[in-house]
Amino acid sequence: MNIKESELILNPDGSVYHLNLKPENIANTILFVGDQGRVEKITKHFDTIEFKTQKREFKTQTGTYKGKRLTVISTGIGPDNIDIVMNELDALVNIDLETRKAKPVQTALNIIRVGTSGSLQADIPVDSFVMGSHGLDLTGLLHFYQIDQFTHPEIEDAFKSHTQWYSRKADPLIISNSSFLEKHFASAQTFIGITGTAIGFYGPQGRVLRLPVQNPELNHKMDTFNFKGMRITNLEMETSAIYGLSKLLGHHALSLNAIIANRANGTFSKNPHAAIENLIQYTLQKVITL
Ligand code: R1P
Repeated sequence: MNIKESELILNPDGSVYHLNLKPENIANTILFVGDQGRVEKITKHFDTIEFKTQKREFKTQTGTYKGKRLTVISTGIGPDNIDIVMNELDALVNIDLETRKAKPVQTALNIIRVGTSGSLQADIPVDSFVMGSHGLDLTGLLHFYQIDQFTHPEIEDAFKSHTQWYSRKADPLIISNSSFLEKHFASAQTFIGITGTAIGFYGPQGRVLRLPVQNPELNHKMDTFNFKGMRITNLEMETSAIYGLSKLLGHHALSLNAIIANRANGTFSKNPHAAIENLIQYTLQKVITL
């Protein structure tokens, strides 16, 4: 079936609508960052850069690092942008943009988020790295897709009961990472646990400036949640959406975050730029053998 022009929108030059990319512009291994400024913090290490573009918050550069072809793309903030980035990247590899038909043989991308995040655990300090074994989706995005086969109802029910989850918020979902990427990127240097993904930065992550939140105890309930030894290590705004859409579309995904704030003890990194740079170097050193 042909995908209509209104559903898969292409620019006059044939590139996908928001990302401004054509199939030849991307590598099979793609690093996601939130901040547009972080793209060059990664590609400054590259041997060569073959392609650059930017539209809105979506800045993309493709090149090689120690001979490995990589794409770096900024997703901006939040799961709504991840919906755009994942669907348009998938279209670049798995839809023939000329015939507007899904290709008979699917390509799996390797997607690694290099992000920043707040730790929920006092023993996971600022400047450390956290790898998401799972994404805990608190955003509602994934319920718009047929995601049931990839969720973990037993953990989700335990989470809802432990936190006395308010049913008018989005129903929480737990989605796992790519175990092959987890094995590849793991080391004694990285903490591992469930990465919580929130729909906003303030109220949805329990930050109170002038507005009281629905459940002031929620962060504490999250940091004390334990399911057979699994705990929620950190909170940010993209991981569960990346994991969920990667499962649905057949891509491999892993989320790595530099911890720049510790919400449990109220500390903030003295040098967040160094924390991010360390995570970038860690990721690059691991990605070359992927
Ligand atoms: C909030 O300040 C942003 O920072 C974190 C959150 O997930 C959110 O996108 O990640 P990035 O630094 O990768 O954007």
